[in-house]
Amino acid sequence: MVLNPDRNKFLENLNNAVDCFEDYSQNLYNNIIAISHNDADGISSLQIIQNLLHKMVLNYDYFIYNRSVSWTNYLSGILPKSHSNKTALIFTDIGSNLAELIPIIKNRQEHFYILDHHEVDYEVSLDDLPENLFFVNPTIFGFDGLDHVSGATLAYMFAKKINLSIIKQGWLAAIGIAGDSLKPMEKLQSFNREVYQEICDEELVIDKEGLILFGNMHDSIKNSLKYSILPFLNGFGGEEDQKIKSFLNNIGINPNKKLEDLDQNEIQNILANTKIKVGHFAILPKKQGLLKFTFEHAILLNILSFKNISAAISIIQQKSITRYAKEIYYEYISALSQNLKLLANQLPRHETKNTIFIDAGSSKIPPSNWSDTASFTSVNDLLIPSKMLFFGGLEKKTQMVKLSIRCSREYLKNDHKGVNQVINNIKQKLGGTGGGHKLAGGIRLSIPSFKKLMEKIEDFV
Ligand SMILES: [Mn+2]
Repeated sequence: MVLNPDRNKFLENLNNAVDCFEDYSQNLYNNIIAISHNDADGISSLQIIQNLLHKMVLNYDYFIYNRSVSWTNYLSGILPKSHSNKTALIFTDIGSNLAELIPIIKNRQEHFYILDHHEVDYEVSLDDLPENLFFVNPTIFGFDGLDHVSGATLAYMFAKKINLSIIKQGWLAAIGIAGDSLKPMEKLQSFNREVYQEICDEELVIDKEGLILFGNMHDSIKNSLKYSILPFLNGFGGEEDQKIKSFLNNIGINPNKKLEDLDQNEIQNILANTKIKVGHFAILPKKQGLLKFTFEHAILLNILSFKNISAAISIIQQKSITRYAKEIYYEYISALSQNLKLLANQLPRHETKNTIFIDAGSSKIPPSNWSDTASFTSVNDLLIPSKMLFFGGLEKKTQMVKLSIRCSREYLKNDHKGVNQVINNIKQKLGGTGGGHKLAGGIRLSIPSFKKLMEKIEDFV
């Protein structure tokens, strides 16, 4: 179903939440609890809200939710024993699991503000929501939660309506956009585009044009070819230094020259000899090194969110990267480029009309990397976009089969079921645990269930 975005209705919905929050925070609330998602977009959103609450001189606590437990369990550890409408909760980049949340919210007196851009798992009628819930989600008005509006874009729009000086924090929105959209900046649409334009005009972010080698924009051209994860360059990605150096030397380019220092001739030369494209990327002028580049900054936050959440929250406020974070970053992108190289060239696969299964179970790729490898395979179009990808295999530790499932937007256009529907289908017929949204998700299955799935996989998609 493709809806035409209804901008006015959405803005009316946003303004209503803004007005209520402004009024109540002056004469009712004495404490705010902010809850956000554990990724770059979530952490950027949280920073924006924290800045707003600080400016409003409101007391607040914050929490990061990684979805490893149910909302019921998670919130029971956060919500005070005694109910009070003097406390308000703000959820950013998370909280659209309304089927689970509404029963909890109904039984509480606190006010809940949910500012999210993930798709809702529930038929929402805004008029039937509990009175203490202010639900702002542009996807229910037909906006696309990835291309049109990130979580941080939405948090920025909300906060700026309350306090105009939040504009100065707009660079945070650029990190959220980069982390969620995984696209060069000229591809941004709708609110993402408008907010990006505004923060560029304010010179909080500088828009530049150049070779797009996301994952390694801050480094030498040699390393950029080797570690670029968007695009992943088959033939350079994860290859030996010597191979890349001799390619660059042959076309008259110093392999150690910084990507950002290449001149027009050198850029033309690379364009003529590779499939690399030119595009727009965003620079944070107040930051240094890797952190100056929004895409790399966002990837770093995504990695740290899993490994060490307090390091993620601290680094977004820093000007330059710590040695610890830099090491983790390189470990991550070198493993990812190796994994993409393996996947593109070597792993066993099984194709049907609409699906492709790639077996990672007996490969060198550890199960903890399967999900990211599948995501970057899919965004890089490394596989046929007209098929749904099932990537994974036997996880030795649990003796369960773990699958990361991905599909492209093009795949969905042909009236195919989305990933979340396929997962629900599998769960109903074969059991297992998991979930996701229309383009990405994952499931864990027993070995016999997995065998049944493989026999009749076309029936499930
Ligand atoms: Mn997000």
